[in-house]
Amino acid sequence: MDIMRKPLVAHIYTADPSARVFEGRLYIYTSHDLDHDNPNDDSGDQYDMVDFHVFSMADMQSLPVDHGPILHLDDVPWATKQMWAPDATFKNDTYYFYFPAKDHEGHFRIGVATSPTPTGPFVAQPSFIPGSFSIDPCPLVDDDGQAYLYFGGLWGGQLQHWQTGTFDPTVAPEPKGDVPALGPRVAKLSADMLTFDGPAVEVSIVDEEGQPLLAGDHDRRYFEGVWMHKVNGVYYLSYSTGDTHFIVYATGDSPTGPFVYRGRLMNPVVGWTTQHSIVEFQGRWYMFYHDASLSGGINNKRCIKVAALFYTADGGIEPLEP
Ligand code: FUB
Repeated sequence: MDIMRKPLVAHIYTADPSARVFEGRLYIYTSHDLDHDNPNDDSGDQYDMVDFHVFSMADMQSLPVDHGPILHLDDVPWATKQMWAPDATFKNDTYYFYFPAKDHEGHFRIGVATSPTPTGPFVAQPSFIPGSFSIDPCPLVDDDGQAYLYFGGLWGGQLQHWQTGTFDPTVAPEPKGDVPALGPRVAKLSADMLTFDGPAVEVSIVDEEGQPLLAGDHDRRYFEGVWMHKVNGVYYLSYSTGDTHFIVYATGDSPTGPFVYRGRLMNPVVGWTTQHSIVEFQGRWYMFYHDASLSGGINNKRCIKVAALFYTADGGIEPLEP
């Protein structure tokens, strides 16, 4: 069966697919869009989600199996609403599931939950990761065993409110014009994967001349949905440009950057948000993403999809049409 570029899940709305391979099987950790009609706003109230699902695939010829909800808002003591884009990784014989949600002060934070199996259920830590903020966590366990967590998203994801180091709601929606754009954040993870080993720092994304991408450069600047993967020693940082709806990528030779902008991976899809993950499975590369085609274009009723991805001889990636 050809599953490329078709809804992979149709019995519920799914979004924000983070695909990982554990012991030869592919797992897709997703957020779960609910069938409600909250109005669209820049706080993201339309993305009013309360649990996460994991799906798995033995190969790329058949649709994923739904393993059901793996973590619910009711089971996370520090969280109150909006369980957004999650991700997972494996270390210390344990599966670690990272997820954002709003805390009791209305600030997005990042939590971690653990399980002995990739399908959970996952048990959340009682508090969010100290020093974490904003949304869209993506862990990387590097070849030397050091783990990192990338995160951050603008507007509803609140990254713009953390420019001074503490949450400041009076800071304007985002920097404008000819000043450096906000970048995602990265923090080293402690050996137990449950806390940051040092402060989160801003990731620098620069152009071919080494100049920071500017805030007014909406076609290329960072917005949300950071993903990190490594190929042949090169670190690939990919992300959504948000209000211009592209998925783009940059490369670097260190996990903390700087990263040089390389190009587009995908043009806009049906729906406002663009999200993705990139994974190698059974000798081929794939990009998982979402759009709103299953609901006829309703922004907060999305479905996950997959497409094959191809690298060029110079380490670039060929762009996809959705
Ligand atoms: O699904 C809720 C939010 O929308 C995610 O956290 C963002 O990346 C965007 O997809």
